[in-house]
Amino acid sequence: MTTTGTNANRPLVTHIYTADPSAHVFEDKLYIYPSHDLDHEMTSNDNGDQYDMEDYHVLSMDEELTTAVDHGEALHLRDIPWASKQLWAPDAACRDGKYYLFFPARDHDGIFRIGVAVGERPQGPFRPEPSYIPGSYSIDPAVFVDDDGSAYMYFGGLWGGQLEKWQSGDGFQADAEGPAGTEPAIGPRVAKLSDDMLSFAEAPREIRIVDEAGEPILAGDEDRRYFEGPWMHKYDGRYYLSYSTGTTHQIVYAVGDDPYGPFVFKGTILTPVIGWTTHHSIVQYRDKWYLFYHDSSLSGGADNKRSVKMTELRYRADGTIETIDPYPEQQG
Ligand code: FUB
Repeated sequence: MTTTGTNANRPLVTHIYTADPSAHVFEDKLYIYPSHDLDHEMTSNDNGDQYDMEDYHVLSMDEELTTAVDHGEALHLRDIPWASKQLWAPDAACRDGKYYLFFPARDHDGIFRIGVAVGERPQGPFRPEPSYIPGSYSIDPAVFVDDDGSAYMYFGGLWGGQLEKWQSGDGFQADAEGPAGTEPAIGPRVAKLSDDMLSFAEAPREIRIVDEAGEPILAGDEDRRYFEGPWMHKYDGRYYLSYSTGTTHQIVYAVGDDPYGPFVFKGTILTPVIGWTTHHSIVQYRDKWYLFYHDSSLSGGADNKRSVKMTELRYRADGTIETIDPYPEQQG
């Protein structure tokens, strides 16, 4: 399926709903790994039951970035032995000519884990490993390959994503809640991947996000604290961690000098979109940088029927990012 007329701030495809876009350049082509929102009605709650996805489709774009192609089903829930439901935001990476699709799903105990599936081509199909990545938990994997070839997975999401349940360091605690508003916010996790990309090479670490004075961002600071959807990219030798603030619906970023952080909060990349969730990725294609994101405009605002969009992202001379308004045409 091909959809033409892809301009900034328009859905890249309209024949299916897509969300949570992770964009990468593989073999000089821009590929997008989104969630595939289903066109059905589900109970909507803070647990995320409305996000009841069952498969993944991979999109790619032409050289001018005007046309998106849907390569069809690349992986289905029925083929993943350890997963029971909810194929949420995926990401992909390439090593030694093989392609790896990383994805979260609930296991058969209802606990979110992160799995990996392997393919020979960027668009799949992908063969899932029989079990999830040992030691993985929560949602929203984002895999960053550094200049030295080291691959890191950033992950974690609050509420439906269950990150609060892993705070004690003593396994999944079903009744655990997040910290008080005056305490440091929960940070995303990072772990280096093994050389074969199929497991963690180390125990996941919690990332610290701090303000300009070096003080931790607090859990009650909902304009700045981490919620879900991490993304890592490198610009001018520095590491940019960007993420969704969830309840305040911003895509924000923090910058550091090491892939493990700490990261100093800098500001907003994308102001709120139509729909509750906001989720993004940032990629360089040729000489420009792009933001991929989603909103619920095509479905008339249904939170669980989202569409992937893109727009150019610009840096200022000091390395900060210009804030993007997803609806510039509505400004007077
Ligand atoms: O698509 C399901 C969930 O919604 C994702 O995992 C979150 O990042 C949010 O976009």
